[in-house]
Amino acid sequence: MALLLGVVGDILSGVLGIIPALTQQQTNGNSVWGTLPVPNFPPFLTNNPLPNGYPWGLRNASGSNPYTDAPYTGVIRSYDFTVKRGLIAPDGYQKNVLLINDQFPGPAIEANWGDTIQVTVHNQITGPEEGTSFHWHGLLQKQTPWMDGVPGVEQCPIAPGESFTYQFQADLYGTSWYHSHYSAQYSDGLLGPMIIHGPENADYDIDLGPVLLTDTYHKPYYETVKVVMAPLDQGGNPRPASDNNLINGKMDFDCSTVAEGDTTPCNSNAGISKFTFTTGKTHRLRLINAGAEGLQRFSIDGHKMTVIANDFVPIQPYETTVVTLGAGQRSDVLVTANQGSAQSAFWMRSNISTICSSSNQPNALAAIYYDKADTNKAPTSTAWDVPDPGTCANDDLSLTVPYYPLTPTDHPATTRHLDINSEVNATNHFLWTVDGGTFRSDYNSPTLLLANEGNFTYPPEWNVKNFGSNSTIRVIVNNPTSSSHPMHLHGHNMFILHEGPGAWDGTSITNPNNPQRRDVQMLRPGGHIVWQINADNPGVWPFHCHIVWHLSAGFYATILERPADIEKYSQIPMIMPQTCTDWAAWTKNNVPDEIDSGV
Ligand SMILES: *[C@@H]1O[C@H](CO)[C@@H](O)[C@H](O)[C@H]1NC(C)=O
Ligand SMILES: *[C@@H]1O[C@H](CO)[C@@H](O)[C@H](O)[C@H]1NC(C)=O
Ligand SMILES: *[C@@H]1O[C@H](CO)[C@@H](O)[C@H](O)[C@H]1NC(C)=O
Ligand SMILES: *[C@@H]1O[C@H](CO)[C@@H](O)[C@H](O)[C@H]1NC(C)=O
Ligand SMILES: *[C@@H]1O[C@H](CO)[C@@H](O)[C@H](O)[C@H]1NC(C)=O
Ligand SMILES: [Cu+2]
Repeated sequence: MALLLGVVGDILSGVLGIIPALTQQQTNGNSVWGTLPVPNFPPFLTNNPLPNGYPWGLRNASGSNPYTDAPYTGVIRSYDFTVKRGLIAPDGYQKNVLLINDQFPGPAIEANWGDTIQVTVHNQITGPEEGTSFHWHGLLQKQTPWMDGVPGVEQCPIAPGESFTYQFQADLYGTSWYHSHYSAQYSDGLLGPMIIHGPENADYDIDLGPVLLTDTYHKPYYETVKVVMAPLDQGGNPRPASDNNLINGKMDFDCSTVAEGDTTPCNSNAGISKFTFTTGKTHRLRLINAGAEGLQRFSIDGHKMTVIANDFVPIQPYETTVVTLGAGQRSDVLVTANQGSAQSAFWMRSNISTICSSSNQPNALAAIYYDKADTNKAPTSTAWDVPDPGTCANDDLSLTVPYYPLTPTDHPATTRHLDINSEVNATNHFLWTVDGGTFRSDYNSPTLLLANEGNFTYPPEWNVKNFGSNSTIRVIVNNPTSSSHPMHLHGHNMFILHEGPGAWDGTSITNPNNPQRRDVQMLRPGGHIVWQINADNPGVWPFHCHIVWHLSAGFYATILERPADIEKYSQIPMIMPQTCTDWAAWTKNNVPDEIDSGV
């Protein structure tokens, strides 16, 4: 409590955070997220052909199946990412980071539904050199599974000094993010928001864009991975605690709490993020948990929020005071600025659940100013009284109903368990398991390339689950561990048939005619989730916990979907060699320091 009353108390009393002592360049490099004026995003990018007024023609949120009716606009949105090390102080504590175009958080990728996104990544990480690889979270990558970005599974890493151009379709619409999928690199800054404009399922006036919620660790990611992967009798800790919590890359930190002898430059007044609301108008906020571990509970003092989408799935709008987001999850919310005069100001809060996560400073703050408020003054608003239920679950599944209804078959072609657990191996390393296996990537030999060559026999540490030609797949995941896990599947939106405490009863399905679909679902400690997919996307799809430290310790399986159809992709042999030849050349003279699972 003393800690919470430190800097947070000083911000609340208006002493710190509002008029920062550090420049934006010192805290966030070239990024301007969190500063005023806040960029407003348009309903769609206008340099597209506009049949019937919209880039996506007559398609709408209630009448168009997002999985089969995606438009193809032919428009290419190009981005150029240079990835380098940097030294910034997002919360005032100076940190060695990895930056995209010298920005933390990274730049927004923006496209219309059906556009083609093209991102050229230049790996200029030096001192020491490292591979990298980028994942476009939530996109389906239909017909392009080799662009999904998981090293050793879907491509070889991009070698130091080399470049690789990703190209894929914006096949779903809404809010997401991109991040490095190489070890725990993204927790050092290799992430940014991704906005794909599409049909609307609710009215609003102003799109305020991304609100990135990220726990942060003061040590570079590699140092934390070393602790996570150390034997338990040699200082190993599978659950490292984050040092702070950021909104759009910013928050203050109480420098008086740093360990004795730590001489890292630290300033207790780095400055917090600011947003503006236009009085009387309804704003869209795109909440993204882009953190490494923390389960975030987001709220805005005095304002209710209307949730209109979870992950890339528009839902029937519902009202709430708190939105809970596990790592990787997103919610789009609408907030109307009708809670006071034009001079009003309110706190935006995001609290990491201290019951479900490990954090030394869990509470993030940002300031929201109505249009005539003094932006040099701290808000004085009071928090909602919303105690943490401690279940580590998402909002009740019965509340979250997809706007475009789809009914999964009640007779899936195959049903199997992928239960999770943990183990301590013979050398005293703590590891996570999926279906009894713990994962380790072979960067030089992507599973997708072997599958394309008709080789479906892999080492056990690749943890591949072959689902053959089954047309529908149901998976039951029991979690006997005492930790919660945000479970992410690539290549699909999962129908979430059920979640809850204990084991599944084998029959109960929530909203069976139209269950929630999303790409990350919280799995409670001691609980279960049951998901189902239509096997319409041949590929090798990662199914893993999105907590980077759990993923480092092997919490990963590959879903091998329609192997016979993977053999038919004729483009793989042309695209793979670009990364694999360069990676092989680099690893001939350099040994990549793969101390964790690699992904
Ligand atoms: C949405 O699209 C469907 C299918 O094309 C159409 O029948 C329906 O009228 C459209 N709804 C609106 C509100 O435009
Ligand atoms: C966040 O923490 C603050 C300070 O402890 C508390 O007042 C507030 O209710 C919490 N909000 C949520 C959403 O948990
Ligand atoms: C235990 O796991 C660690 C981390 O993956 C690995 O380096 C080590 O070789 C394993 N020990 C044994 C005996 O398999
Ligand atoms: C398939 O790939 C694995 C992993 O590289 C290899 O060990 C195995 O020999 C290959 N099988 C065939 C038939 O080539
Ligand atoms: C269906 O999936 C199961 C694994 O759940 C697998 O054992 C079986 O071979 C698959 N069936 C077909 C026809 O591919
Ligand atoms: Cu986990």
